[in-house]
Amino acid sequence: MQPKAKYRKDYRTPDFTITDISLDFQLDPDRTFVTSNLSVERKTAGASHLRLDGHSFDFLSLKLNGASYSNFEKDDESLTIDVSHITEDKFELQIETGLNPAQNTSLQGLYQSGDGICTQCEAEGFRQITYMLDRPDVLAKYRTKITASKAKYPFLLSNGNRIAQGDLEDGRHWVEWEDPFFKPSYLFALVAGDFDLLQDKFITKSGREVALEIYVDRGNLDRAGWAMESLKRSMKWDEDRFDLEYDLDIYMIVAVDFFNMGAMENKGLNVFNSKFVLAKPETATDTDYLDIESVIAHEYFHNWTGNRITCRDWFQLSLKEGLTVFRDQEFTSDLWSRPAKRIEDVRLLRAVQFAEDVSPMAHPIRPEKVIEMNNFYTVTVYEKGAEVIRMIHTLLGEEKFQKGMQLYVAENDGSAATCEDFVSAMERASGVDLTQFRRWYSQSGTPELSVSDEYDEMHHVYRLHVSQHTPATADQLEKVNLHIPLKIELYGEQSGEPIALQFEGTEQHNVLNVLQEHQTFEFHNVMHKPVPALLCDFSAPVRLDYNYTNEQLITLLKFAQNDFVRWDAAQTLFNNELRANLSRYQSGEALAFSEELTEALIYVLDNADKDVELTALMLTLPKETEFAELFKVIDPNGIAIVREFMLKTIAEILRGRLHEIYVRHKCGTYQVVAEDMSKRALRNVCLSYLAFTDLGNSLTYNHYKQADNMTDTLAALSAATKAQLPCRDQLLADFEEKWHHDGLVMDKWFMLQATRPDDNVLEIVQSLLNHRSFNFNNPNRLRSLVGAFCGQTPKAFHAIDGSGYRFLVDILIKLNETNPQVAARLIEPLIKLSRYDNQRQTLMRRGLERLKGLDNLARDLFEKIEKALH
Ligand code: B3K
Ligand code: ZN
Repeated sequence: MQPKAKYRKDYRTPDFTITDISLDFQLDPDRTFVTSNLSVERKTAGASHLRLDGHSFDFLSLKLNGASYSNFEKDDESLTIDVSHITEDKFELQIETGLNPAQNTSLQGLYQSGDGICTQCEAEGFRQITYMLDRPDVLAKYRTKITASKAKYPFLLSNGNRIAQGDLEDGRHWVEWEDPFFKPSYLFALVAGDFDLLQDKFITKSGREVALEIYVDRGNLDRAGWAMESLKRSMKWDEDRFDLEYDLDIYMIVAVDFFNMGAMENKGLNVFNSKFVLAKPETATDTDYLDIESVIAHEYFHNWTGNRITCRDWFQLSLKEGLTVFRDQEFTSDLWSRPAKRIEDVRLLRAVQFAEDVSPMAHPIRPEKVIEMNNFYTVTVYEKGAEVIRMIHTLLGEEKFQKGMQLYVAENDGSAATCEDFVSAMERASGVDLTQFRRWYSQSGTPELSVSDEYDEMHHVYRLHVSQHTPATADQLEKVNLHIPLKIELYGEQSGEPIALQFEGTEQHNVLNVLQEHQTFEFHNVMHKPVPALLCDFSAPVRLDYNYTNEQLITLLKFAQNDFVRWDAAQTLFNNELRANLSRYQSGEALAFSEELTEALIYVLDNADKDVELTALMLTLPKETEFAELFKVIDPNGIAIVREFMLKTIAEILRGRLHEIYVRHKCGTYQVVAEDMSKRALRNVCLSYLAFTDLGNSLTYNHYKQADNMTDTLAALSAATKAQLPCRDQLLADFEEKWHHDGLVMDKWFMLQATRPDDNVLEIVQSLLNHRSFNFNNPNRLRSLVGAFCGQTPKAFHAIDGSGYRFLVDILIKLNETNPQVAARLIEPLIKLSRYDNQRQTLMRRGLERLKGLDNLARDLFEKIEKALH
């Protein structure tokens, strides 16, 4: 039977709801018994059949109002109970199920991770535990009793507060939990295991004490401190900036090694991929530290935007995810560097979200049609969703935005809301008309803004002509005009002086409201021809087309006040350089490096000390996958060759300057502080170039040997691998010997191996599937070896003999059985076939067809393959 799609337009309020649920778990990895007592309430008079979701367990018994009951129908995904004879509006159900967590490789529902047992219920995992109205608009109070072996599982955790516990005579013990807050089933969590526990506390602004607990595998306590500090910073920030306070007396985080994504915001009991908890200087890079802090923050912020106010249906996912990403971005920006955070986010958006918009999976941030919900936890829903919130913030300003937030919370606390509820609150609290803006929620695709300008020297008038156009996407052919906030600045062409924006003598706001297909904006008293800085801070998720000359870009790079604009000018220069050389390469001409880019880079290096962090970012060459997004049809070989040419040329021309900076920016003992992180970033980007010079081998070798932290260790290892230095094999072997017992650290090593520039990289990857640290059932390992090869090594993955595609398809055939959710992530590079030449398309299509022919194709893969082959 073909999986069926669900449509947003078909939403109906449920006929029944569940007000209370009491769960009893008799836990054992091989045989767990769950008894669920549901208090059901009929909401629609006359509703006669209650359909509960559930699959992948043994259904053992059903009782209705205390008596055994058999008037039901059961299929592969549900149980439909005939309640036509019940005249009261309230009744009780008791359901017994049996499951096998140890065999559950899908890592959804109840499963074993290492020696522990845990749950993952979002989006629809609860129904793998027991029958339930498993939809986010059914909010119930939960009581959970867990019984298990005390020796194997000394900690038994669930949501809310611990209300009772006891020991049994047979060596088992039990704990009972009660969550006072109404919640949807996707926020339910249970964890059992033996852990080391880090404890702390937080006093909320109203003076309540909250116990903070972080559970990690035994032996990892020395890696939990950063996560705890991050949690406390998050709690404080949410009080300060959003006036939101934590509501329970306890907040727990458990780190597990087997996890399909980053983390999960279950009420009061977050479950985390250990990658986003564990850090110490020897094992985690600066980037890891920042990532951990932002994921901890993200999950914490969900307590309000997600848990207290949840989603009415899964089409509204961006209501909680877009908003919570926006909040975590703001948190990181407030604590660290706003421009650096913005640059990181924009890079992701351009490289991955823009690519999704031109893929078969294109969808609006509020999708219209879904087969498998897990396929919609996308960069579009998350990151573009956050951009949409950010645009609202730009249009309203901080003060009105916060008023809007307060109204949204006041109106929707304790309920399941929609994106419309949010926008409407923002609109009413601020008085800003968001009628046209709402289209961002329903229109997919990346808008293109074409800008041209004219300068009237005589009257000192400057005009910007702005046109918008959104190309058709796979899911939606017709497009409408959006409300696009376009933030601009003007600079003197010669002096680089900022020019005030005026119209008829009055100052103009620098955020232009682009509403129509064609619009002209006029500025007066512009005494010299200006250079426009367009889309400052990336004020909207659009592609901007303005015909910048390299001179104009260099002016912006040198003088713009907005750091994002300076960085973006450097990016555009790199992009222009790559484009020019790619067409040289494709027509068989010699490659050449432009004087202008050389001049710009010299300027950047000579001014490095003014802003070390921005310098590091400006010097960073876009990745192959970032360059690829400049083209409709991607030439993976050409891009790899030209990019390496650029790397080597920059290294040669600027060798002296790079080396001087490298030597001068050495840090003392490792510390996670902004100043040192910037220095390390700059020094390591210098090293990534210098590796390609005559200094490369000794510099890289010593860098590795002298490193007292993972940031520098990995920078050396990466430089050695990318530049294929003589010291490479020795360093890789040394690292492996030291860390082979530690999967998280080995992920870095697997990723380096998977992205080697060597011609035989696929062979290496294949043999590493048997490496002692590799584990096919661990999503982190799979992502760092298979995911990195397919997604980050385009030249080898798209090898013209089809070997990369065959490799991925073979892996996916296995994963289709064991973990379809991870399979559906890994297939992404294969479904983007329309971006490649005919020969590659044919090969990619063949791979997809092979998968389509599988007997038991999971709906996760089915949905993507169907779209790709369409
Ligand atoms: N809400 C979870 C993601 C769940 C993904 C389910 N496939 C983590 C987060 O966004 O915070
Ligand atoms: Zn989230």
